[in-house]
Amino acid sequence: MDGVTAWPADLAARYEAEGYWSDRVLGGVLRGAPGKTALVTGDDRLTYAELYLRAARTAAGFLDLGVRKGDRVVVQLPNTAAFVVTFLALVRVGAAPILALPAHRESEIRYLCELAEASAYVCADRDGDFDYRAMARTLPVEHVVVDGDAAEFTPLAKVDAEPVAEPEPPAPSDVGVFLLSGGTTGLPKLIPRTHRDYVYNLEASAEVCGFTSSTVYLVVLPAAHNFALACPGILGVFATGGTVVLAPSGSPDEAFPLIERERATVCAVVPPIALLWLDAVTWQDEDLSSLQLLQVGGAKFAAERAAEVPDVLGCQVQQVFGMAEGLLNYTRLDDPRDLVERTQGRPLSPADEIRVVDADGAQVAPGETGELLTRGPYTLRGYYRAPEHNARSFTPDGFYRTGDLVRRLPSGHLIVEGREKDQINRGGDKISAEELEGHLLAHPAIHDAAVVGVPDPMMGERTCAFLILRDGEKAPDLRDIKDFLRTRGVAAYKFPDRLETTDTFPRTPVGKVSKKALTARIHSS
Ligand code: OOB
Repeated sequence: MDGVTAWPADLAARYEAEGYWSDRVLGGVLRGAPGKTALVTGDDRLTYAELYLRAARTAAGFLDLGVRKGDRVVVQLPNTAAFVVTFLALVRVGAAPILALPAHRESEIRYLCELAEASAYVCADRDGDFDYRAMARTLPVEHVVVDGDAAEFTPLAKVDAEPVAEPEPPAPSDVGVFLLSGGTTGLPKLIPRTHRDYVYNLEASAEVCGFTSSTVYLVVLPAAHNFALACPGILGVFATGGTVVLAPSGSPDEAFPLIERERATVCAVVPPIALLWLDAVTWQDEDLSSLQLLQVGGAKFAAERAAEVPDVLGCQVQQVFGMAEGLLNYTRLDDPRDLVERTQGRPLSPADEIRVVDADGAQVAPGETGELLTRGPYTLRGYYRAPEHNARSFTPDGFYRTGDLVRRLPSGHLIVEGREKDQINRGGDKISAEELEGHLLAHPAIHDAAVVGVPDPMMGERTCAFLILRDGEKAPDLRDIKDFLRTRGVAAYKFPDRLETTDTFPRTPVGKVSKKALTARIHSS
């Protein structure tokens, strides 16, 4: 596929020879016993045989519609059976789903459709007040498929045909799925994940996390997020023959009754959800005794709170420091308590290469903090169609610059100490400062904008926008700014939580806005 950087031949040969890469493809991931429950959503239950058949029929339906192998399809669906079926159908056809989050709006979705020249867009009918179909009318795609009331578009239920012939399977080295990067630039980046690297990602994760056919995995994060999809996630469960239970959110009043009813054994959450659960057990009385493992990741989980999980929730805790770009770090199930609580885990694969470097790119002394660089059998070699950005994001020998500041212990475990990238991590949701600043600059009253993260006990960080106003303009309030961003079609999780107006921005010696000094202003105010 154009715009995708492949691994160099010598490394590819090594990953194959050493067994990291196989010829298995994402379409073959349903490996449970035919009669076993694969997927539970609300009151609906699908066995592996039923899910397989639905995916095969939907794949045939997509082919009939004109979606072809090698196409890109933007998929924006909440945690429903439709998400799972659509994903499995597209990877079977060899059309790569681009996994947008349900929260994304026109500015993000239009950009994805344009960048990837997507042939189709698959969405739900509505999400509360928001009508995806109205947005779909403006998108440059040939086909729009809607789960639910489709209006003038194709209903997902009609993307259904007799699977007469097996579609020609994709090659293991083809792109299987595109994930969205958290982003540090004006526009989000697309991460191509090949069938063989993503299959390795999910199978090796399932092994490290002890998934078996007895696993009952509750999905509370968006299914479109790498963590919930493949770390080991939904696909890791399917590959080991367990059961996936989809919850609409991580709210204890939705999740706890499902844990009790389905006897869920594992769940992956971001720190704010873990904190909520630790509190909610005191006032909710559901039986959570089936829970064996709580995976916490996406943002740093404080050691003190990690230590509480076994006593309060009655299950093991696992820290997961991952990224859609690839590298996954897990604390191991048999790690000593101290490492589980204090570190963010160690790399999944023996073939993951780690460098911790200073500002000049030189390796720091063991145990010192530096930027984490990595390459390996499931870490991307380049963002999709982004040559200029790639020149900055990768070293000449192909290491991905994560922008994360870490310290490495002799055991190989990493402690995340901070971040160098211009990004806010709001409870696991990533916000590119530059992207948000770009939107704010379009506001008629705003002359300049700088966005920083401010510490928050629940979310880890919240988003603060510093604004310099145009001469004579009145300061907009938070409501004005949110309304303005909403009209621009920006996802709500990117809205600032706080505004500060100022006359000047502090600058670094090279003249860039000093985000450090800006953040310090908040601390001292
Ligand atoms: C996961 O993936 P992304 O792509 O949404 O975000 C990746 C970034 C990392 O570069 C790091 O800055 C931050 O999120 N992060 C953590 C963390 N886990 C992720 N920072 C501190 N502690 C952690 N445990 O967030 C993701 C992907 C797969 C599995 C889990 C998380």
